Formats: sequence, C-alpha cells, structure tokens
Amino acid sequence: MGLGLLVNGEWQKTRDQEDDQGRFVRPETDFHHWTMADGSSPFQPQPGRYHLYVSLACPWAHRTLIMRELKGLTDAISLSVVDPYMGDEGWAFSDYPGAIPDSVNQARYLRELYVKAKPDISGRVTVPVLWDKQTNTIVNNESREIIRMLDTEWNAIAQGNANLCPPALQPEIDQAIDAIYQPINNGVYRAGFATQQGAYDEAVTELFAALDYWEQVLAQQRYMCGDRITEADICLFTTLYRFDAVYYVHFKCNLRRIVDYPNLWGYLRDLYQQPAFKATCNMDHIKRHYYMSHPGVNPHGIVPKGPELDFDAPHDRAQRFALVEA
Ligand SMILES: N[C@@H](CCC(=O)N[C@@H](CS)C(=O)NCC(=O)O)C(=O)O
Repeated sequence: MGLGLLVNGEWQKTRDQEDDQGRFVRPETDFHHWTMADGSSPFQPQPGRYHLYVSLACPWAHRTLIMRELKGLTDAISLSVVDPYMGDEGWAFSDYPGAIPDSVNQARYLRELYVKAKPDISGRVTVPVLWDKQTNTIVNNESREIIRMLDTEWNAIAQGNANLCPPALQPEIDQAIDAIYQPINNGVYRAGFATQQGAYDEAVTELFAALDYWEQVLAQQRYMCGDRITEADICLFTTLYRFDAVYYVHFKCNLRRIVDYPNLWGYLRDLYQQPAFKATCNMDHIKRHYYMSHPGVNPHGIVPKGPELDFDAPHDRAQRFALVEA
C-alpha cells in the first residue's frame, strides 16, 4: 500500500494493514490524555499552551478543526497543517498552499513529534495530534476524544458559546457517533482498502445500509440527534463532504452518491454553509491527498477534475423527503 509506520522509534516505509480475509483493520491510537478544566489532569486548558496538528484532507482531523472554529478557540490553540500528499515518509510539512509549517517543533515530518513524545514508539503516525508545548508531548491523537474535550473542558477560554454535547443528549450523541463509525466513517476506508472481493462487498453493503438508515432519520428531523447540531453531525459531516468527490470513485463506494439522497444532501449543504464548517473545508487538499497518496488504489496518482458539486446551493431546513420504496 505504500504507507509507513514507526517501529521502536525507527521509520519503516511499508506496512500491512489488512487481515487474512483482505479486510482493512484500523489500529487504535496511542495517546489518550485529557485536558481537564478542574485540574484533575496535568493538562489544564490554557490559551497558548497547546498546538493542533492536522491535515485538511483527513476526515478525522477535520472534526477537530470544525470544533476549534465552532468554540472560538482559534486564538487559544495554534495550528499546523501538513502537506496533502502522504508519501513513503508519511505526513510532511511544506509550503504548499493551505499548508502551515510546524512553528512549534520545526519538524519536517509529523513522525518526529511521535518520537519526541515517546522515543521507542511503535505504530502509525496519524493526524490529528494535540500537542502540549509546556511538557513537549502529545496529549491526545484520537479525534473523537479531542472534539469532546474542546467542547466540554475549554468553555472558560472559548470565545464562542457553542455547546455541541448538552449533557441531556450525551448518551444519544455517543450512540450516534458509535453507530456511524464502523459502517460510514471507517466504512469508506474498509471499502477502499479491501484487498479481497468479499471484504469490499461486506464494507460497501454495510456502508450503504447505514447511509439509507440516516437518510430516513433525516426525513423525520434535521440533524442526527434532533433539531440542533451536535458532535455527531460533525463526525458524519466530514465523511459526507468527501464522499462524492473521493469515496465514490477512489474507494469504489458507488452504489449511490450523496447528491442522490435528498435528505442527506440538504443536510450536508446546511452544515457546509455554517461559517465554522465552511472555513475548514479544502477540496484541493482532499482530492490531492487521496488520489495521489494511495498507489495501490490509484497507481498513476491522477487527480480527477470533477465532480462539480454545489455545496452553496440553497437548502430548506424544513423540507423533508420521505423514502420512496424501490
Ligand atoms: N482514530 C483516529 C484516526 C486518525 C487517522 O487514521 N488519520 C489518518 C488520516 S485520514 C492518518 O493520519 N493516517 C496516516 C497513516 O495511516 O499512516 C482518529 O479518529 O483521530
């Protein structure tokens, strides 16, 4: 596949990422510390202390960028953006338009941070990364945890008053995030990186069953957990935004496009048109990353021109489309 990883702190340019049935397996992330407002963790939220490393291409990192915008934490948490192309050296910093070099560690490759945080580390080098400039380590590299902590533990510093996980809704939000993870967020990768027909078939079937399900939910209500945007919507949005331009073609998720689902498509435009979402979207980085970085999937790295997608087209928040049975 051409993707590398760290083994005892040393970079190795190739790795296996499938089981013996050809199924893509996404390993767990390594850093799970929490920033806590009540002082119960050594990582207290403080303006200027933390740095976020992201790729604008990556749907997981994109979640953290949206939350940082929504909460009004752009002044408090500084940012680096890797080059969209991930070659056999892994994520790298560059001056490509939209990329932001590493002003904190002056790293050339993202993996340098992982080795700084844990010199004998073994595993993948992924974005997002929340870095602590005070203790020079990685606080957390799991998107779902990073968005939750920015949402709930940073209110004293946040310049906005958005709350994407009201306590009463938390069980439902967690359930929704769990429900979309394997079939949708990870499902597109399970389809795209499958190396045997059965593994691909399984992933695509589950993916579209889940999209069909949420299409029906959105025929009853505007957002995943009711009438307000929550963390679950952020988690779904970053996959849907990439779907027609990348996953449909590159990962062969081609039973239907998102534009073919009237409720999902209206919902996607609704979210996109929220300023905090739109400000974090970069289709150039997205297409360049996927089409160029997976030689096993797209050997010549040609980036297709289309499709033409009008995310700015008007939508009607009150409009619902009932499911038409085939
Ligand atoms: N579970 C992680 C997944 C992060 C992840 O897999 N990021 C991808 C980019 S889309 C990555 O950095 N991949 C590099 C690699 O696999 O070597 C999260 O949600 O934050």
